Amino acid sequence: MTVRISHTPKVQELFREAAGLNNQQGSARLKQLILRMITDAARIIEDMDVSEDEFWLAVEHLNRVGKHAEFGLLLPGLSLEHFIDLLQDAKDQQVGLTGGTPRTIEGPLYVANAPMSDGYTRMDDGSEDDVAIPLFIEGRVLDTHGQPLPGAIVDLWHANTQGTYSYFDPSQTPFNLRRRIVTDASGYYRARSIIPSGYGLDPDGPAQQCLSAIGRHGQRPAHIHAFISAAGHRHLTSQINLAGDQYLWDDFAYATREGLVGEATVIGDAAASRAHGLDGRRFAQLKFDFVLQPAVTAEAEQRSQRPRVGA
Ligand code: MBD
Ligand code: FE
Repeated sequence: MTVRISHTPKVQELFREAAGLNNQQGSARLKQLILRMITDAARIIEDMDVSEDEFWLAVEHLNRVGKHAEFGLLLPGLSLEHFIDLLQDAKDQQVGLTGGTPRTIEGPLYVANAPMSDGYTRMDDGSEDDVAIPLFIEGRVLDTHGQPLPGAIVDLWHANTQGTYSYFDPSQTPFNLRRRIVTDASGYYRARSIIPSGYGLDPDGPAQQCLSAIGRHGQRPAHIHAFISAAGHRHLTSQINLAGDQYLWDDFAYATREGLVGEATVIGDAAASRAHGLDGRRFAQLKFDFVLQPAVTAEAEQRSQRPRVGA
């Protein structure tokens, strides 16, 4: 039997009091958000007959997610970071802001202020030279008319062959596989790196524990994250997801999108390898251009104010 009381004046007044609406201090916006969260939580509890045991189990689980700092993983896993992209796309559509490389989620593993180079850089520290396939990435930053954008900043970050990211994996050197490259006079950025492996949630962590309880995996395809910025143009947060990965279209974070798939073509030719400064071993090439929309406001040139390590 479902009993509903959250709509009654007595309970509504209780929630308004709990959200701070009966005092003059604090943030009016936060009060509205908290009132809505309390009200919606109460509705879930009564509509779905959430038991006391279920309620406290959820509290215990959320505590574990926080203790392991995994909210930034669980929320994309529950599709909400992608939902924010879908919502922004729909808002853009409504005001005619279309074209360019699609946005996709940042994820929780960025570190600000990576080393910056003009035109070209090597991203990997060489520590996986014996196991990794070297990857030469190149492309241009363009505007929506196809004109190259010199002086754009291409801020790239990706995982190593174990699928882990420097800083969050303290066994890696600082800023390994994290670099900023300023595009040259023709709008080109180039980097030597390594082919990353896909990312998987910690199998023993609370985010994977939740996904397992609903029959889901926590794997992402191999991918390279990018922030692209250029004066007068709209900041772009996106990713190159690598073709051929078994998780390309089965991404636990729903980040792969049409237009964001890149092919790391493996080249076995020894002469070509030596021409790239390698000792004849195979390597891979990835070409990917980023197309930026014009910025309609100064604010549009900036990335979100999301709290980030290293910032
Ligand atoms: C990642 O590497 C990632 O890109 C996202 C979105 C979530 C978790 C790990
Ligand atoms: Fe990632």
